[in-house]
Parts: sequence; structure tokens; C-alpha cells
Amino acid sequence: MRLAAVDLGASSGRVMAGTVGPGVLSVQEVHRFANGGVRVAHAGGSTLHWDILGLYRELLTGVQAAHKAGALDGLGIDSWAVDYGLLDASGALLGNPVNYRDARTEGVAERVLESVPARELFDVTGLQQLPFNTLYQLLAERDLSAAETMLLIPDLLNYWLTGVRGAERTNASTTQLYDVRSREWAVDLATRVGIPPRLLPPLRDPGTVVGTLLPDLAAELALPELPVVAVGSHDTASAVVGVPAEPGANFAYISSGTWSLVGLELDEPELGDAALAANFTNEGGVDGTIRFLRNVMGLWVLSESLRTWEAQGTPVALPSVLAQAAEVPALSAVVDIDAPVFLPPGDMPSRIRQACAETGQRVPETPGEIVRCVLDSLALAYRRTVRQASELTGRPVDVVHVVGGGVRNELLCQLTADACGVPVLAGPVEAAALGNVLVQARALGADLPDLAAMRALIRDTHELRRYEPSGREADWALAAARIDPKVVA
Ligand code: ADP
Ligand code: LRH
Repeated sequence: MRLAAVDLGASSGRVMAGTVGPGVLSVQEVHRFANGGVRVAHAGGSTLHWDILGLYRELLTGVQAAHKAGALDGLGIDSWAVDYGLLDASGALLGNPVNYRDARTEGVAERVLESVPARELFDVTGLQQLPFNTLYQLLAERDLSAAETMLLIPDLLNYWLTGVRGAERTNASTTQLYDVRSREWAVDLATRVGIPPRLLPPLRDPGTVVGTLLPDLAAELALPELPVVAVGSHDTASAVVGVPAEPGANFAYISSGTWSLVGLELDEPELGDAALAANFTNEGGVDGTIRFLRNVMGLWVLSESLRTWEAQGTPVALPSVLAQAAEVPALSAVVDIDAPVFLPPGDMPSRIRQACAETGQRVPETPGEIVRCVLDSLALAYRRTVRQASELTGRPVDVVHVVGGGVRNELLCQLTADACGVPVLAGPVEAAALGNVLVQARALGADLPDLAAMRALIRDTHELRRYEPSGREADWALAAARIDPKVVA
């Protein structure tokens, strides 16, 4: 079976041509394109958008290229979560989707929490508090009166491809408008906070066929009327399908890209007070699983640092700055990488320096020192999150699987093993595309009965790299105490 996986990350999008058969699983990149925010000025300021039409055009180019390389049997789309387009009653897009890092949601969550207690919100949705949850973004819209339907990004693209509207459950679960227990829209909550329930389209399960390519579109692109499959359309849902864990293993995962999504796979949501206090989330996964995790700020801080140096006229190449970072003594300076100051776009090196100065540490100066600080700090956040996940669920963690672009960062993988004190198994880089392709293949008839079968096929066809912890536990414990007085070294 030949399947196109469209995987849209916040920093890049790619179309991969996948091949699945008995004992066969491969994905090959046929088209990659940049993604990121586009800031547009208007009276009273500016808004950070996504270039959704550009992404759609790139998607079409990529799917055509994949088909040219070998006739396709289907396609599926996953993307970053929470963001959406609004359609009017005729199905036309109302405005360009806004990027979740835009400042429009400032103060919105606080206002909502005045009328709906955090405990209650968590009880219904199981979701972590992030300022950009879809619920808060919808409340930040100026006017919803013309809007008939809200479609999350992959669902919007699926609509343009097939004419069928809906909301795939794994991504719907990131909106904070979805009931984590009943697996239906949280209509009462939506009404209570002032979001019209008409915006919430019919839900669909991952692994079902959305529809087929619209005949005119297929003809224009010289493609057959291919089935479009709803995969785990949240990229993290697809990436976690692509975590090649052994059956029965006590594993945590880190889906490592723009964000680092760090947590455990559960059968049921964990909705206790301690999970709420630790701001863990319960996102819906493929086959009814729950992703119990926290968003760690991720390689975003590194990529924004590179962007800043480039804008300042002193560009730094990733491989060389990583080599310089490897020479900097471990844990010279660390910051709380999850602090809100690192969320919006901007001058990360200055923010890092300031955070180090504020905590009385030696201030990193060179790009190598700053990048080392970011990587040590990420590893420290992974340590904290893996331990918390284990404590909150009572489940031991014997191995940490790292998937996504961060697998290529060997220094970070080693630091992760050191910080967490357990082995890291790194790979595949393209876990999200693999998860996407596997769920499509099953929907179209492949014999892949469950996640275990999908993961076994990944293990059989992909090399993983193992990193052993270097045994410097005391150093990591001291560093953890440096950024969090509640942690005793
Ligand atoms: P997303 O899906 O969120 O766009 P990816 O999973 O593609 O993110 O990961 C992108 C990140 O992977 C980059 O920000 C970069 O830090 C890291 N990365 C990519 N290639 C390399 C490389 N050759 N060496 C080290 N890190 C890399
Ligand atoms: C990762 C991701 C993550 C969300 C964020 C908005 O790409 O989907 O799971 O929290 O983007």
C-alpha cells in the first residue's frame, strides 16, 4: 500500500510517501517546506497568523509528487494542535487562522477561571492550562456571529480536499471543549463560557475515512479520487503511535520538535488534584488511549535563538553551535525552560541571560554557552516531568523513548538519559509520519490490529539508538534545586 502522510509541524511541513505491507514500513520525504508565523499589521497592532493557503498549496504539491513517485492508495493529514479556521454558513473561510503564539489570548484564561473553577474545567476536559487552548482563542475572537463552524487545521485541509466537515477526536481533545470521559463535545461548558455549540462539528474517530478527493480537485491535480483518511490528526497523537515501545515496557516518551511533549500512555485519564496542580494534560490518542503529558517548551527556544542571531546579522549554523555547546561544562547555568517568558517569539538569548542573572548564576555569553544552557535546561525539565508523570500515576519508568526532529540532537539525547537516570531509545525522527501512515493503512484494510502490531512493525524496520545514563545523578539533583526551591537536592 502506498500512502501520503502530510505532517505539518510548527516549524516545517512535510509530505512523506509511505509504503506499508507485511514486514514492510518505510516513509520517504518527497516535499518539505518552511512553516512559522506571519505577522500582519492592522489598526491597533498586529496579529501572528499561519499562512494557511500557502500550506494548502504545498500540501497539494507534495501529494502530487508522492503520487508521481508511485501510485497512491490514500492520504492523511496531521498537524500541530489547538489552532483552527472559522467557516461561514456557505463554508467559506472567515479570515486567516491565527497562530497560537499570538498575544490575543493574554488574560483570557484568567477571566474564564473566575467563572469556571480550574478544578471543574479539568474534571470535564482533562486538559492542561495553556494560554492558547482553543477555548481561550475562540473567546479572544472579536466576533463569532458570522461563524458557523470551527475546523481544526487538519480538518480544515480535509474539508478543502473532500468537502466533508468534521472534527477528528485526537485533535478535538486539545481544544478544552471536549469531554475526556464521554469523548463528546463538552456542549454545556461551551455554552457556559459563551462559545456557540453550533461551531463544533460532528466528531470522527482516527482511522476512519473522511471522504474522497473532490472530483474537480482530483482532475486539476491529475490524481485519482483518493480516499482521505482521518489519522491521529494531532501530530503528537500520530507521533505517539510511532513510539516503538516493546510490549509491556514501562516507557515514557518525549515527542521532541518545536515542543517537547513528555509523558506516558494511559488507558484512562488521570484527573486527580495532583495532576491538576502539576498542570498535566489528558489528550485523546489513537485507539482510545490517553496521552498523559506536559508541554515542555522544546526546541523552539533553540530555533528562536538561531533566528535571533540571524536577524542580528551574526548567523550561527545548528551543527557548529551544537558542537560548541558540547564543549561547555555541563550545568554551568540552567533556567526554568517552561517559564512563560519563553513562549512568545522574540530574542531568546536575551531572555536566557536575564533568567540566569535573576537566579544569581553565571550568565552565558557565547552562542555555544547559551545553547548549552537551553539543552541542559530542557533535559532538566524532562527529568522533572518524567518523574512527576511516574509519581502521579504510580507507574515506574524504565526507559524514555525520544521521537521527532530532536532525535538528531545527539547531545540532547545524551543529556536526557543523564538527567532522567534511565536509558534513552532515540528514533524514529519521522515518528509522526509513521504513525500517520500506519493508521491510514489499517483504515484501508492492512492487518495491523492494534498499537502493539504497529509498533512491532516500526521496531522491525527502523534502527533505534540507545543512550545510557552517565551516572551523574547528584549534579542533576543540585541543578534541579537551583531553578526550583521546592526541589531538595
Ligand atoms: P516540528 O514537527 O515541531 O516542526 P520537528 O520534529 O521537525 O519539529 O523538529 C524540528 C527540530 O529538530 C529543530 O528545531 C531542530 O532543533 C531539530 N533538528 C532538526 N535537524 C537537526 C539536526 N541535523 N541536528 C540537530 N537537531 C536537528
Ligand atoms: C506539537 C503540538 C503540541 C501542542 C502544540 C500546540 O506540534 O501539537 O502537542 O500542544 O503543538
